[in-house]
Order: sequence, then structure tokens, then C-alpha cells
Amino acid sequence: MPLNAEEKHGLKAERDQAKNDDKLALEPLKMAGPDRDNNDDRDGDTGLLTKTKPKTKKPSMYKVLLLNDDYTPMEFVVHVLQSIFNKGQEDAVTIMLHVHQKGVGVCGVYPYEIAETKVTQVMDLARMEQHPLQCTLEKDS
Ligand code: TYC
Repeated sequence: MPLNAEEKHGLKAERDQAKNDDKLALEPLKMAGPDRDNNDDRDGDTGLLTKTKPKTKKPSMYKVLLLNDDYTPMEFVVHVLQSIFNKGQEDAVTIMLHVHQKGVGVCGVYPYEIAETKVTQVMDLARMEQHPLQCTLEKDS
């Protein structure tokens, strides 16, 4: 079975690990010290104190890339950068020209689900206007 996008980017594993971390954090701490009540620890009052420090891992980040083509109007690409990536006019023109000259450029860096949503929004808008503009994502860190 082919991997879906989330599996390919290791996102499911990341979420499962986070779930597991939550479980560890909820485990009750056992008391340290001797089994004073001499009941062979049926009540679990002996053992090591295990500190569980809360793990708040930062999510992996993903670059959203815009690809050059020969047909999409420059004005449309600038509009995409302003409306979907919240760029100002100047930054949008700079990024568009970079993509036009180098073939590819970064529109922004986001957590997986936000990056994926942006890619979908760009592709939907380009399809609606019948432009061949292509947008993709790539793991950053
Ligand atoms: N190369 C296109 C043109 O000359 C402009 C363009 C820029 C297209 C950036 C796509 O991602 C792109 N009209």
C-alpha cells in the first residue's frame, strides 16, 4: 500500500509519540521508601519516584515552494503571495521575480497542516483561473 502524505512526512509517528508522552505524564507517581505497612506492596507504596517532565516538542516545519512556468501571469502570482501567504506588495513582487528567475522559491515555512492547506489553496485558485501554476511542500527541519 502506498504511503499517504502524512506517513511520508513522518507526521503520524510524530503524533503517536506525542500521545504516548501524554500517557506517561498521566501515570501516577509511586511513593519512595520502605514498604512500611508490610503488605508486600499490594498497594504500590514502594519504588522509585519517577519524575515526568512535560515534553512539548516543537512541530516539524515545512517550506511551501512555488514553481516557475511560462504561462501563469506575474500579476496572478503576486496576488497569490499577497492573499494566501500574507505578503506585502514589495515582498510578493520580490518572491515572484525570484521564482521567475531561479525556477523555484519559498513562499513561507509552516507546521505541516498549515503548509498543506496553503498548497491546496494555491492549486485550487490556479485551477479555477486555468493557470498551470504549481505549488508543493518540502520538509524544513
Ligand atoms: N514565468 C511567468 C511569466 O513569465 C511568471 C511566473 C512567476 C510564473 C512565478 C510562475 O511561480 C511563478 N509570466
